[in-house]
Amino acid sequence: MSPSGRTVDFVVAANRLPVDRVVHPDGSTEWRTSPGGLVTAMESVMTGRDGVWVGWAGEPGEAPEPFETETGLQLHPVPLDANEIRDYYEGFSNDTLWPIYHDVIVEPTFHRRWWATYRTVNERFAHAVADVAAEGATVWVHDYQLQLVPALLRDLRPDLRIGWFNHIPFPPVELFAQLPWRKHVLRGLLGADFLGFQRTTDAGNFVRACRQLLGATSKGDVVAWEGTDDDHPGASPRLVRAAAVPISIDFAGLEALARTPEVRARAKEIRASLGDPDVVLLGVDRLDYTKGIRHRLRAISELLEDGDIGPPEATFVQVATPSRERVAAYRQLRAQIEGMVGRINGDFSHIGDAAVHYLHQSYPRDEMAAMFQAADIMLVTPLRDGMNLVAKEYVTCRHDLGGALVLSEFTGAAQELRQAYSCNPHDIIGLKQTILRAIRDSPSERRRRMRALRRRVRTNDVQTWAQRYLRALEFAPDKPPRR
Ligand code: GDG
Repeated sequence: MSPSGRTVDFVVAANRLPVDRVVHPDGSTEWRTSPGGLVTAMESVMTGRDGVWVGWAGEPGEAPEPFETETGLQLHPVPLDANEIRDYYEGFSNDTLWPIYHDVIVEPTFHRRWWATYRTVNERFAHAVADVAAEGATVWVHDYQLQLVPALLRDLRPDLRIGWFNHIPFPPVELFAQLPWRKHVLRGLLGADFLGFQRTTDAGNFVRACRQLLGATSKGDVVAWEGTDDDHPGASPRLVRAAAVPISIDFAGLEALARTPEVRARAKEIRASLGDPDVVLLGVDRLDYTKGIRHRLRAISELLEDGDIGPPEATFVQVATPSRERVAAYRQLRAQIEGMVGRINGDFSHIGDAAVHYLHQSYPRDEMAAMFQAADIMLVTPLRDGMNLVAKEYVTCRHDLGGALVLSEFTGAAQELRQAYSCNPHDIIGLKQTILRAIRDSPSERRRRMRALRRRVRTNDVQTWAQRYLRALEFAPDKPPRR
C-alpha cells in the first residue's frame, strides 16, 4: 500500500530509496531527500501521477512505515537485515555482478549463499511492488541489484507493464557466461516488457546472451523467447525489446546552481587556495576500480617526471568519494591510490605547492559545482563506465565556455560527448598526449568544443531521458499501448 493506503498507477523500484536518516543533536531523527539525478528524473515523471518509490532506506533491520518526503515523493521502504546487506548488496551485487559487468577489471567472487540471498531479496522487492501497484500499473525497475524482479513480478501480477533500466554496462556474452546463475538472470530480465541500457552495445550484448545461453531468437532489438528451456519448463512465451536510452542529468537545475554568485565566488576562492596556478586539473569519482584513477595518477606522475607539468604552475586535485569500504577490492584500491599519491607528492611537491591534492571525502553539490568551475582540465578516465554523469555535470557547470573535458572512450558518455578530448586510459603515452593537447589547445578551440558539449547535454537532459524511457515502455512489443 502507498502511504495513503491506496494502490498506485506508477511504481519505481530501486535498491536505495532517495533518502537518508538525519539524527539531530537532541536525538530526534528525520528523513532527508538525497539529491541526485535519479530523484530529479523520477520527480519529473511522478509529478501529476499517483506514484510510489519502493526501495531500501539504507539502514539494517526493520523498515520504517511508508512515508512521504517534503517534496511529495511517496516512499515504500523494503527491509534488509545485516546479513542480507552483506550477501545481497556488498556480496552478490558489488563483488559478483559489478566486476563481471565491468570487464572483469578485478576478479569476481562467486558464493552460492550470496546468490540465494540475492534471490530472496529480489522476491521481497517483487512482493512489495505487487502490493502497491494498481491494476495495469506501470513499474520501472532500476539496475543490476534487481535483475530477477521483472519475472518474479510478472508471475505475481501479469497485468503490470514492467520496465527495467541498467545503469551500468551489460557485458559481452564471453564475460557474462562466467556467471554460474547466468540463465536465471536472463530469465529474470525477460519478465520485463522493455529493457533500457546506456549504449546500443549493452543492449546488443544482452540480446546475444539470450540467443547463445537461452536459445532465444531475435529480430532487430526484440528478443523472442519461448519461455521454456531445458531447466525451466512452463513459462509463457515473451517478446521483449532491449534498446539504448542513455541517462543524463538535470541540466537546468545544475546550471542555475553553477551561475549563482556564491558558487562563482567559491570557484575563484578554490583557485586562490591552490595558489592561483595556470592549470588546475581535476578528477571526481567514487573510489572505484572502474574509474581508472590509478591510470590517471600514472599519467600525471609521468607528466611531472617529464617536466611537462608541475607545481606551482599546475596542480592536480583528485576527489575520491568513499565507496563500498567493506568490500576487499575497494580497500586494496584505496591503499594503492594513497600509496601512489604519497609517492608523487614526495617526489614532486614543494612546501606550499602540492603536485596532487587528494581528498577522500564527499562534498555538497554547490561545492562540487564550484570545483568544476575552478578546473581547467577535467579528467574522466574510467576503464569502463555505464555512462559517467561527472562528465556531463562538468560541461553543465561551464557556462563560461571555459575548461576542457578529457574523456575515456570506455564510458557511455563518450558515445554522446563526441567533442571531448577522447582518450584510451590504458595507453599512458596517449593519455599524456591528450592531456597536454587539452592544456595547450587554443582558447577558441576549447570554447568550440565546450559549446558543442553543452548543447548536447542541454537537449538530452534527465527529464528527456525519463520521458523517452517511459514512451519506449508504453510502446513495448508484447503489450498494446493503453491509449
Ligand atoms: C552509476 C554508473 C552511471 C560524486 N562524489 C560526490 C558527488 N558525486 C556524484 C557525482 C555524480 C555521481 O555522484 C556519480 O555518478 P557517475 O555516473 O559518475 O558514477 P556511478 O556512481 O558509478 O553511477 C554510471 C550512473 O550510475 C547513472 O546511471 O552514469 O556509469 O556506474 O552525480 O557528481 N556528489 C556530491 N558530493 C560528492 O562528493 N554532492
